[in-house]
Amino acid sequence: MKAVLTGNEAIARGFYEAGGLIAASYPGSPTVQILETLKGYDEIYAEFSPNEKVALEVAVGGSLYGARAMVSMKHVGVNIAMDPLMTFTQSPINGGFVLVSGDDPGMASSQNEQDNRIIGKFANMGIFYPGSSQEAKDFMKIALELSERFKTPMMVDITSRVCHSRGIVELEDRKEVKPRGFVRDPEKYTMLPPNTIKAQYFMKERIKELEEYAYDVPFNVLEEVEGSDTLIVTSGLMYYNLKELNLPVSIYKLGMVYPISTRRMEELSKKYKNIIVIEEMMPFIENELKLKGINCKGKEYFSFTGELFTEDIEEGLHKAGIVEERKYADIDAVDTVKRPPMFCAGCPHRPVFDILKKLNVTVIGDIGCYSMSVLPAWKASHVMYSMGATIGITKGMNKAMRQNGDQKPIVSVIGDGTFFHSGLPGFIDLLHQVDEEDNMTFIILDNRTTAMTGGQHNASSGRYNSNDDMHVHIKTLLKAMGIENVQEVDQFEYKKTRDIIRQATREKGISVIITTRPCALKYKIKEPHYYVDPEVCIGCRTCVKVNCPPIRMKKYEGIDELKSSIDPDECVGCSVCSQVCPVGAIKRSQ
Ligand SMILES: Cc1ncc(C[n+]2csc(CCOP(=O)(O)OP(=O)(O)O)c2C)c(N)n1
Ligand code: SF4
Ligand code: SF4
Ligand code: SF4
Repeated sequence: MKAVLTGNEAIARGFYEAGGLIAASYPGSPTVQILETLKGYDEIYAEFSPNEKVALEVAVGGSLYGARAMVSMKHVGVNIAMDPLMTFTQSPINGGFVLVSGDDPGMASSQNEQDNRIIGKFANMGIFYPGSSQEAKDFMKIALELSERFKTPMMVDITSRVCHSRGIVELEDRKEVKPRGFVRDPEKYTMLPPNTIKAQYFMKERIKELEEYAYDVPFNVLEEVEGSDTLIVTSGLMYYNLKELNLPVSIYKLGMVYPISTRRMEELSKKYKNIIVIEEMMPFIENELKLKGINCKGKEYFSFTGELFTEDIEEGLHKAGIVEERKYADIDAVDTVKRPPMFCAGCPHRPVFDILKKLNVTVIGDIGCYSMSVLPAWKASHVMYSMGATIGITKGMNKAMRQNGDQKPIVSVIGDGTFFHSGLPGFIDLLHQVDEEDNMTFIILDNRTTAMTGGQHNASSGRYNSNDDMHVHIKTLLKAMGIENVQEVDQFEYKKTRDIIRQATREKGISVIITTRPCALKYKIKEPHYYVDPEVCIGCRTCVKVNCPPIRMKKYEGIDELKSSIDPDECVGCSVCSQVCPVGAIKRSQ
């Protein structure tokens, strides 16, 4: 049987067919859909954990017991899971273990562009690199099998375009694999010296064995063209982009990009005059070949950042003298109107940033839908790096300001998902070395979901949605830590919220404000819409500045000046625009 699957769905299917039992993940583009798909298989225990470290540990537990286990996350998520990962990978694997990393060349939805093949090698894992949905499924199954055969953890590193694009996949039945059970063996599973020292040799040995095995395997495909003196070494989607050029060159397509067989590459290097490596992001394969003493070129012709499309490959090969005449040279990107992302109609984050912008305070933001507050037209957050970082950064900047005699307030903004992911330790640190001159305000946007990645649940969801078994009360948690000044406010009460935030920024100390409105999109909230009375409207545009999609200025019949208007179909009736209107021109429809 065949099905059309995205790369993400194919990964999940591969895990299912391979008899996978335990799967965990933390949401993040491009891999969210993997766990969402796995939740649909009754045979598999699948969970979204509070962060990537916990997710990895859940999968580790399953694997230690001998179950086939996987964990998936976006590339930066692996940074969060690094500590257990780097130690766990020293152990011999019991149940097949695969870490799926979703890399994002071009950073369509990420805060950086890190190439996790480097991490895979660093952690002594074998690395598969699929380029299509069929490969995603096949490589997942092979990776689980090799993981058990070579007792090694494996990585399946998949890029965003492969995750999201669809392809035909041949489906097979599930093969049940019964967990072997956990056998107590401290030498293998307790990582302290001298066990760790033995583990170093063990890891090197198993990677060497995997490298020898890689000499002649069906997932590394050699396509030789008679008479070609050029060999292109590539992997993943780059292979398919290259094939569109239909060039008379030989290609060695690596399904497994680490380890690469030295013996095979030495043989090939004797046959070919030019060896060119085509890969996105870092020169990973290129460096691997160079370490093996293979004379090759790569990044001198291809960009070190962003995605590589067929036209980029053609351009690079033209520079390398492989392509004489370019077919794709004149392809220009279609000129589209640029439209920055913005909060949905009725987004609970809107009034908070409208207030902060008007208060003109320094705002240390974080990662979530509220990251959009850094963009025009808001420009209301001034720092944004990584999940949970706002708390420590705010404290550090506050301390530096006080030492410099700078009395200004500083505001930190974090979502509930990010609070539970990695914000908590920052809050624990807040009461350490408090100074009476400190002035920090923390706003926790408790919208009861992890909205930016598609509305997955988090520890706060159950407080709004009774179907969810997670309901941690953030205020109670903070109080238990000893943080006294914690207020909850419904931010759709605009003036009250503004007064609370303003007051918090004006008084010294640590203030926490938790806003309680849930995500409008996730919970499909729709109240009666609002409309503008053009006879009352003075055209001041204050409502337009709340940047809600249904609001625009328009020409009404019989009225000369432009007046505001609201699209009734888009408006979800949050009332924020009506509360900022100075003359009461915006009214509720029922
Ligand atoms: C380490 C890491 N893991 C995952 C992500 C993907 N990601 C982007 S925003 C976000 C969480 C947003 O949830 P929340 O803080 O509740 O804010 P909301 O989007 O609901 O406003 C996640 C998980 C990431 N950027 N970094
Ligand atoms: S998904 Fe929810 S939190 Fe995100 S912008 Fe839309 S309403 Fe706001
Ligand atoms: S009431 Fe105003 S701010 Fe709220 S959704 Fe409607 S148009 Fe947007
Ligand atoms: S804020 Fe009120 S008066 Fe000003 S443009 Fe909007 S509707 Fe008109």
